[in-house]
Amino acid sequence: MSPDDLDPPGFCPQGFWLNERGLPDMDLDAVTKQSVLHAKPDGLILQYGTAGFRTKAEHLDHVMFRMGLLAVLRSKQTKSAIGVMVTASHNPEEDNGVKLVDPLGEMLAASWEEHATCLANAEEEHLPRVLVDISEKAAVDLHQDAFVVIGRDTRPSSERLSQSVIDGVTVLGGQFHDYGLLTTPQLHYMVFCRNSKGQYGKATVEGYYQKLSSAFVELTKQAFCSGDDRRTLRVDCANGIGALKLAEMRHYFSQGLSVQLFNDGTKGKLNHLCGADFVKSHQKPPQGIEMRANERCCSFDGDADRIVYYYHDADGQFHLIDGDKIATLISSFLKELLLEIGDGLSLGVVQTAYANGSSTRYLEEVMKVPVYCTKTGVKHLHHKAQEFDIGVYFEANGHGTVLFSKAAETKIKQLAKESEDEKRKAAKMLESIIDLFNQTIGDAISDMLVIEAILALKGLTVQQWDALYTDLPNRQLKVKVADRQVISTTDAERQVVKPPGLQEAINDLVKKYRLSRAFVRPSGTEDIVRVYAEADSQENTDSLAYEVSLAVFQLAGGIGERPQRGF
Ligand code: NG1
Ligand code: ZN
Repeated sequence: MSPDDLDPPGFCPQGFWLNERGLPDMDLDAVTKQSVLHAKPDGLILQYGTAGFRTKAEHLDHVMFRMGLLAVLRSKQTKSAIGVMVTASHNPEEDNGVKLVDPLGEMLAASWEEHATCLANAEEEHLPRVLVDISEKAAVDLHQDAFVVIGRDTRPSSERLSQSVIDGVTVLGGQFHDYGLLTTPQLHYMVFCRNSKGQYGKATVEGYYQKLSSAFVELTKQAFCSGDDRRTLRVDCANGIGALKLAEMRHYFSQGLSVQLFNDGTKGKLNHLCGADFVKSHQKPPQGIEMRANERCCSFDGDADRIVYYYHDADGQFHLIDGDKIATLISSFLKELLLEIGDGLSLGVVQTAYANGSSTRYLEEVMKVPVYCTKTGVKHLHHKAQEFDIGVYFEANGHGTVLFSKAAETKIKQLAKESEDEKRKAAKMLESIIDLFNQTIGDAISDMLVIEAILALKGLTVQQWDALYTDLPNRQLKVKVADRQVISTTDAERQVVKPPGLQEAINDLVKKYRLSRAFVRPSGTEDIVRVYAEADSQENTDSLAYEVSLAVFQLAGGIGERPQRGF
């Protein structure tokens, strides 16, 4: 068919979408044919949630194919490389998921989350129409080339599912680079590297290792020349991708830090009785790690974007150091350096409602740092953190990073060159820290290196770090309900708006305890409602959490077994 034979822009009988030159841009016939091979199960409705789509892997083939299609459109619209990550993070091994990564390595824009949901749920026969609708609504320039970068975690289903993403990309004529196995933050890094034309770093795994390791080595130069003996760290890798990547990377920074890997995937199941989510939610050590008294350990989650630390004291008591305490350590170090350079750069900390009340109090009252609370999900924290010269954000579960504004980076670089002695030293440290933090998303490997550097430089033991403040006892529970969307919230998810009566019930329960707080919200990654409670003792916290769970069960359509007392 020559261009002369083609109709004006619009659908042509062959099913092509024609541009104004009469050339086909989206071969909708081919899409329809391919889509049959990635058929949507009848009646399945999925939502692009806190971190993309997540459910049992066997239900995701069509979603993967369609996210390949969507990534092409997003790439054309933004004239940039777009990322697709196949992972379900801390969820069980049988689950999987997919999320798109925007040009600067950040989470997909909210308006495109809606397009993603529409596309994923479209019935087979409506798929071409929905693609055209999205292209029109988002003013996608279909003449543009598209480039998609793809990564996946170690789940058995991930390889096949990422092939379905590739099928989606290629059927719409997109180019792609399949990185294969990557941690989620590595994929975010690759996207930003490509779109910054290499300014952020080299878009290879090697480039990532080199960038982070040289920043770590530079930052810790002074600490390690004095023969420090606390430079061994035990890492629980959740039987996930973190193990592979850390094993590849560790020789790059081995002079400064020796990491011992546990739950490296050679035996155990992904995230099963191990990993950051298990440790944080059960408040106990993972299986499969050998702990020695007062030696610090950390856990990654299944895709290595979260990290929590912990240790056993001499009495065998377990101490968890979660995202809140990580944020506190990092902010106090940054604040000291900012005082040294004395340049009036603003520092802010962003948390969610899950942050322990003690951490918020410590940051505001002792450290005098402004603290903000956003809705759960890194995209909310990330956006808020961008409002500061230096924005520290962490979820209590250990997902977080630090963002430096362009202006702050320029200022720091200038001071590192021009100023004198102490000021220059502080500026140089900040310069290395900018490189060491993943500026796109929370990154367990990068955070681990930052923490290890700070502990070494400050000569802090894990106990001293832990002693910054004492966590209020807290408890998280899950309640099964028929439809979790019956719950809607406001005030950064701290107050329930619907169903009626639930917030009043929570208020009455909270009043019964001292130093208490509780809230509920529908999970964006699991089909459950999450309950959070905090109070003056673990016993009271557990009672409060149980009572609130019961209120949710009764007022929000609980299904299955009623919540039980005792954990
Ligand atoms: P949901 O399932 O929406 O609570 C969980 C975490 C989030 C975030 C996402 C993405 C908690 C309470 N929630 O979201 O913070 O990390 O997973 O992985 O930890
Ligand atoms: Zn994760």
